[in-house]
Amino acid sequence: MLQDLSLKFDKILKKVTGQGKLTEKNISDTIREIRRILLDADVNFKVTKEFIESVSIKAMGQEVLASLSPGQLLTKIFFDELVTLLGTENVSLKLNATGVTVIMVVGLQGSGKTTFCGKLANKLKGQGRKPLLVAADIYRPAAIEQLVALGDAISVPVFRLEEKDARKIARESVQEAIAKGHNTVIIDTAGRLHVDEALMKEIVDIKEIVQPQEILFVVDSMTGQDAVNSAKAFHDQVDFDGIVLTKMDGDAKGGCALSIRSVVGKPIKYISNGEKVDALEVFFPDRLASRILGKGDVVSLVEKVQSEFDESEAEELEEKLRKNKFDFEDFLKQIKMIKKMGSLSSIMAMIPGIPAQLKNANIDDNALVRIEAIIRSMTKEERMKPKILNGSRRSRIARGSGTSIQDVNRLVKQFGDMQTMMSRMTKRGGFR
Ligand SMILES: Nc1nc2c(ncn2[C@@H]2O[C@H](COP(=O)(O)OP(=O)(O)OP(=O)(O)O)[C@@H](O)[C@H]2O)c(=O)[nH]1
Ligand SMILES: [Mg+2]
Repeated sequence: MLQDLSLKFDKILKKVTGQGKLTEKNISDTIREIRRILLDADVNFKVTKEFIESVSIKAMGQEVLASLSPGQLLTKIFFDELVTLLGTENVSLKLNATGVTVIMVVGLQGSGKTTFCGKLANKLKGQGRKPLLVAADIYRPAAIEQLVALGDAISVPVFRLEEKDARKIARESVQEAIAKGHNTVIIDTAGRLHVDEALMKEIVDIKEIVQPQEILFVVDSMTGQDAVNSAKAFHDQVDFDGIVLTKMDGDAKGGCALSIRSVVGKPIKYISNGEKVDALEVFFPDRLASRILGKGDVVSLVEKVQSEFDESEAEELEEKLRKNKFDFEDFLKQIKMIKKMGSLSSIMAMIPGIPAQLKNANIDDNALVRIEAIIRSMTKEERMKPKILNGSRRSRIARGSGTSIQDVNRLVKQFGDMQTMMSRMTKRGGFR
């Protein structure tokens, strides 16, 4: 899905990753390349311009120039901006809990409307709804048979009439749904080559007649900016509620997917990625953004942090904390765990929900290295019983770790303070 785009993004982000720091120069170079990639992918010119501006402002911002890994940082900024571009969050279908919900499916010829109707019926059926498919495309000779075949395959009935009157078919389908106990009506309408007045009027009339909860505009993601323009034209006339991107399994350049939300102002609700009936996904902006950013995506980094975090070890540590048995040995384990995940600052950058001040604070990874060296210079006994750390032991540790006695004293004191705090919390029942 959008592989070409993904590869290009990956390549330039790798380039920055190899560099030590984010500078105005590498930010502006990267941004220039991103701009070119977006335009090559046929992303709307205005959308590209706004995207680039927004990324620049964030990347050039003061806080951003702190000692974070440039690749990760830019990846994060791109990721956030892509998510914003794609609509921030999922907007689900409005489905009535009681009564009949009518969904109307519209779009250009060959965009994948009929296929989508079948897929949606199948999905909703799987969620326990009772769909009725409606064959309202009376123009293309085989259109009705196509929908009937799809309906048969998923055991969903298809409403059809011999008469070639789409308005009548739509009206009667809702009556049929009420009579037969269907709670979801999915109307497959006729395709049009371009925005055609007579057919557009038919859609508007059907909309008036059936008062749908949802009108979904189906668009072939391979058709780039043409698709975006047609979406706009449709929207001006029928004011649809959501967008379905089809053929995302093909080699779409990404221009349509990335521009449509912003140009039309309506959410993408589903993506279709294959001809099979189950090739339909609910659309989540962050998931598509992760796929586009490929390996470097922030979401997978966050997942990495979570998976490397050893749960049984964490539980054991918590138990020790509760019993106030947490010693330097455990502390060392914690440090190892953190190191496995990368630097402290990069972990902070990855974790969602951490306040911006904290994320951008200049975290001293060297402090961790120093602490580790000090603990490593302790004997096992000293690690487990810090109380025995007298003056001569402390100076030996300082020498061994290449630090000063003050450093050792500070760490031992901080550790002692922490233990006191823990034991107070435990007594108060704070650890539950
Ligand atoms: N690869 C791929 N093919 C798709 C997808 N969705 C639809 N198609 C194919 O695209 C072609 C057109 O799909 P239809 O569902 O008939 O499109 P339509 O909008 O109903 O077409 P008209 O009724 O003629 O306007 C068919 O060959 C489908 O199998 C998809 O997500 N991926
Ligand atoms: Mg069709």
